[in-house]
Amino acid sequence: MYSKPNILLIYTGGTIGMMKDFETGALKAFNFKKLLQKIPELKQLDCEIQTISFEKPIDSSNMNPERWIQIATIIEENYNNFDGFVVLHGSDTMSYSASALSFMLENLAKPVVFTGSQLPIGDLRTDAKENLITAIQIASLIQKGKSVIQEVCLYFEYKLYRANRTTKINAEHFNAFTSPNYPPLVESGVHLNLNSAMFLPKQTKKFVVHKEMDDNVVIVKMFPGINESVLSAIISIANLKGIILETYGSGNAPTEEWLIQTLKKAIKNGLQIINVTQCSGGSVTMGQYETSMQLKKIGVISGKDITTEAAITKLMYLLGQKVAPNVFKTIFETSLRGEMQ
Ligand code: ASN
Repeated sequence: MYSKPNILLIYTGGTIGMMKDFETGALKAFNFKKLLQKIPELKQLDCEIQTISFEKPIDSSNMNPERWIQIATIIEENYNNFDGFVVLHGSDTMSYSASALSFMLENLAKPVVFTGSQLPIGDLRTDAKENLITAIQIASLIQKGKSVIQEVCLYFEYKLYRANRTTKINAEHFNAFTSPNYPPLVESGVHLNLNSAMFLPKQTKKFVVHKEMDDNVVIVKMFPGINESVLSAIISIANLKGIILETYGSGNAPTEEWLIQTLKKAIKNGLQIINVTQCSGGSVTMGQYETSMQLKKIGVISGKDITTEAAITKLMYLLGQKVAPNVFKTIFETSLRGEMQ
């Protein structure tokens, strides 16, 4: 007998559910019930939808690891009762949260689709309805009793991406996200076109939720003029355990002695340093140029083609897992959830 897929809609906040504050004119989050009243179309979908909301919905600029754990716990507690999960989230930090969740949810065999919008759902020209409705439809896809998509994704403006490959690129366009190093998993046109060859393989192992994220980390972006006292001060931060170093091009940095010595000292003191490119597409290949040779020699970890969002959350996750220093580099350089080549 056919039974409709069960979808859990998790509302964390974001523009999708915002309204103008009468006094200040600024957009702020409002109650979930009111949001649902704005989309009567949800009743027409061929699935059962249940909802759960953050007690106080937030602008995603206020997102943090504690709240990621909250989302992970909601999914864990409801995992067996639902076929798919849709997380409504502000677009500003959506790629960070969705990347974090991709690491926290191991052996995921059901879809977790993050979505949101650029305009509130009550706005006449809103992009929220299409994003939400299609995200729910995608999360409901089932074949032979199994979820078609078994990973954390992000749906925005007609495209479903692997979440940990995405980055927000535009604060104005409805097309706010891109996935520079990995093709979309689904494109929504007249039909839903599934790019199944790019999905993560079907999961057979037991679902595990990891709730330890270590936030003793920092992102350092290289720029011409970065100096020794600035970098030395950063590596001396108390309890700092890891640095995402955003370098130039394919992983290049100045060859100046002070820079190499400072990074070398940091690595010797136990810091994990990951080289990611500040270009929006492409990969780090240390050793391709003289300007990355030394980084490779001193033991800097290659982030390959990972996004900064996935790199920082993977770092928090692996540090939270207390991965032993002698295998940290190998594990970081291994793709855990399809986040790197
Ligand atoms: N500031 C909003 C947020 O991230 C932006 C959005 O959702 N479009 O919550």
